[in-house]
Amino acid sequence: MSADRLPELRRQLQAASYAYYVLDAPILEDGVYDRLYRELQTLEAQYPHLITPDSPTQRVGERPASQFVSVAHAIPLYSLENAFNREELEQWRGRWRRLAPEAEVEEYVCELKIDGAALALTYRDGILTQGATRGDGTTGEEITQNVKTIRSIPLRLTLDNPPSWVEVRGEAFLPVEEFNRLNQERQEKGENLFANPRNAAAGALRQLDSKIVRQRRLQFFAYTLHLPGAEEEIGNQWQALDLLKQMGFLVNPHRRLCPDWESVTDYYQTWETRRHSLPYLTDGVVVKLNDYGLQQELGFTQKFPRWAVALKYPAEEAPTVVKAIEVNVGRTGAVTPLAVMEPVQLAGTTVQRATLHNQDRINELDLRLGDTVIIRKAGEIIPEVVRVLPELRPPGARPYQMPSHCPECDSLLVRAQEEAALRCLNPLCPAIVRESLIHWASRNALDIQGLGEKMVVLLMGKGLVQSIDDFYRLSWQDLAPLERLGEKSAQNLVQAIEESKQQPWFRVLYGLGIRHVGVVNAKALSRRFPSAEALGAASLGDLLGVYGIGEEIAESVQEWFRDPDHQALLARLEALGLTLAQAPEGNNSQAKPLAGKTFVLTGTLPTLKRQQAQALIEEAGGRVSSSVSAKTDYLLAGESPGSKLEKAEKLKVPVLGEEAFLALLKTESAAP
Ligand code: 1X8
Repeated sequence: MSADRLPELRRQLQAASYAYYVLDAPILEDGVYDRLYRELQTLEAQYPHLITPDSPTQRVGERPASQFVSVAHAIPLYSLENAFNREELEQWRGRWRRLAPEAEVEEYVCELKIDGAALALTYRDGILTQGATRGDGTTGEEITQNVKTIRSIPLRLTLDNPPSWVEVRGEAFLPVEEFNRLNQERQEKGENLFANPRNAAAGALRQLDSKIVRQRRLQFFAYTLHLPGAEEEIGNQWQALDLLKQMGFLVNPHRRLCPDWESVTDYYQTWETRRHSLPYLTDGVVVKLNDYGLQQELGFTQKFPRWAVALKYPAEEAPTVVKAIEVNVGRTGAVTPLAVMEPVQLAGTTVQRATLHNQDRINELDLRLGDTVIIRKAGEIIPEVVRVLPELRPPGARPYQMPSHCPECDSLLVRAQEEAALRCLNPLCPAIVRESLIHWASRNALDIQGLGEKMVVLLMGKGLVQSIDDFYRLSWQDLAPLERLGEKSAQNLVQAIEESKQQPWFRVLYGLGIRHVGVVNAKALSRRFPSAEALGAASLGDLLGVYGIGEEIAESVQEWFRDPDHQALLARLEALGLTLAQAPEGNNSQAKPLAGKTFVLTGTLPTLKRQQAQALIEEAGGRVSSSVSAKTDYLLAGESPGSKLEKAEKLKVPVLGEEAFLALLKTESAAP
C-alpha cells in the first residue's frame, strides 16, 4: 500500500459519509465503507505524520479530555427575543418597521426553532478547527473532539476554494427516539434521567470521553453563517442557508422564504400542529428579516438582534390529580410505577398515565396519592410528572412505597447493585412473557397485523401461546372459536403470522427483545453479522467494532446468546422457517419488485417516514438517490416537495404519491 492513496481514500469516505448522514441516501454498501475505512486506518498507522485533522478516522479522539477549556467567541452569540403569541409577534414587526421606515421589501425567512444546544464551529481553510458551546454568549467551552463525532458536521467544507476563516452556527440535538432509548437505558441502570432531549444533548457534549458522545448519535442543523467580507455577496439569510447546504451541512428542510407577513403567520400556524410529527423537538419558530442590509441597519439591542424573533409555542404542561399508582412489569422485567391521573389534554392527545420512573424519583418528587401534579408531554416523549403542588395536597395523604413482590407472579423483586429499577427475575412471569410476545408482533419487529396486546392476552389466557414459536403452530381452527373472532379473521391472522416468516433478519433480531438492542442497533448488528449464527459467535471486539455498539450492548448480546433456552428458541424458530440470516444479495434480485429501480424522495409523506420509505425501497431491491436525473425511475413525492418535483416533471420522470408507491411495491415487476 502506498501513501499516495490517502487523499483519495479520505475523499471517498467523506463523500459516503455525507451521503449517508446528511442526504440520508447512502452511496456505498456498509461493507465497502468498512473496508475502505480500515484501509485508511492501516495506512495512517504506517504514516502517522500524514494524518490530517479532517481525516474520517479523526472523528473519535484516542484519549478522553481531562477538562474543557474556555474560549472567547470571535463574534458573540446573541439569544433571541421571545414572543409568546400573535400579538407580541405583531409588536416586534411594528418595532422594526418604526426603526427602518424606508425599508422597501418586507421579506422574512421562517425556520423551526430546534430545542437543542447551540454550537459555534470554526473552519480555517475549510477544515474544522474548533467547536464550542454557546456558554454565556461571549465565552463558551471548547469541545472540538466531541463535535467531531457528529456525523452531520463536515470535518472539511465541500467547497473548491474554501475561505480562510468561517464560522457556522447551529443546533446540536438528539432525535426523540434516541432520547427515549437513552433514558430507558439509564432507567434500567438506575442513573438519573434526562428531563428532555435538550439536556441530554447538552450533557452528551460535555462528556469528556468522545467515545461516549459518539454513542449518543447527536445531529446538527446549521442555521447561521459568518463569512467576513462576503456578507454583501451572500446578500441574505435565504442564500446563506443554501450556501451552508453546499458546504456540506445539514440544513433543516422545513425553512420557508416568506414574501409577506401573512405567509409568516401561516408558517407558525402550520407548524404548531405539524411539529408533533417531526422526529426531533422544536419549541417555536424563528422569524428573521431576510435581507442582510436591513439586518445591519437594525443591529442589536443589549441582548438581542432587532431583526429576528423567536415565536414560542405554549408550554406542554398541565396540572392534574393523581388518582392511583399502578405498577407495570416490562419486557425486561423492570418494574415501573405509573401515575394514573384525571385525563388532561396535552400536546394534542389525552393523557391519563405518566411514568414515575422508580421509587427514587417518587421520593424526590415527594408524590402522594391525591396530589395535584404538573405533567409534561412533548412530541413522542413519554408523559411524566414534573413536580407536585404540595399546597393542594389533601389532608392525610401518605407517601407511596413500591411493592416488594411482583404484582403479576409474586416473585420477590430485586434491586440490582447500582440500579434504581426493581426487577422481576422470573423468566416465566406472565407479564414478561406477555410483553415479549407483544413486542415480537409489534410494528418495528415482525409487524403481524391483528396480533396486538388484546389478542396476545386472549391467546395466553386460552393456553394457546407461551413462547414466540407457538404463534407459528396456530391453525385457524384453534382461533375461530375465540371470542369475537370469526372464521375469516382467524384465517387472516394465521396468514399474517405465516407471512411474517418472510420478514428480514434484522426484524427478527429486534423482535427477540435482547436488552439494549433497539431497531437502530438491530439493523447495525444485522449488517455486520448476517445470521443468528454469526452474531452468536461474535467476540466482544467484533461487536464493539459496529458503529453505535458500546460495551453494555455488546455484553447484553453475548449474554443473551449464551442462554441455552435462547439457543433452543432460535433452533425452533429456524425449524419453523423464520429468517435468521440475511438473504444473500443479488441472486434473488430478479424476484424483487423494484430490482434495479432508482428512486428519489422529496417532501413529507402522509404516513411513511423517509427512512421507512427508503427501507421499503431497498428491501424491494431498489435504491435511493439524492438527486433527480435522467436515470431516475421514480420520484416519490409528499407534501411540500420542493425543486426535485419540478426537475422530475421536466425530465418526465414518473411521480408517485405514497399510495401509488405502496401499490407498486405489491406488483410483481415494476416496468414504468
Ligand atoms: C437559536 C435557534 C435558531 C434557529 C433554530 N433553532 C434555534 N434553537 C434558527 O435560526 N433556525 S437561531 C437561535 C439564536 O440565534 N439564538
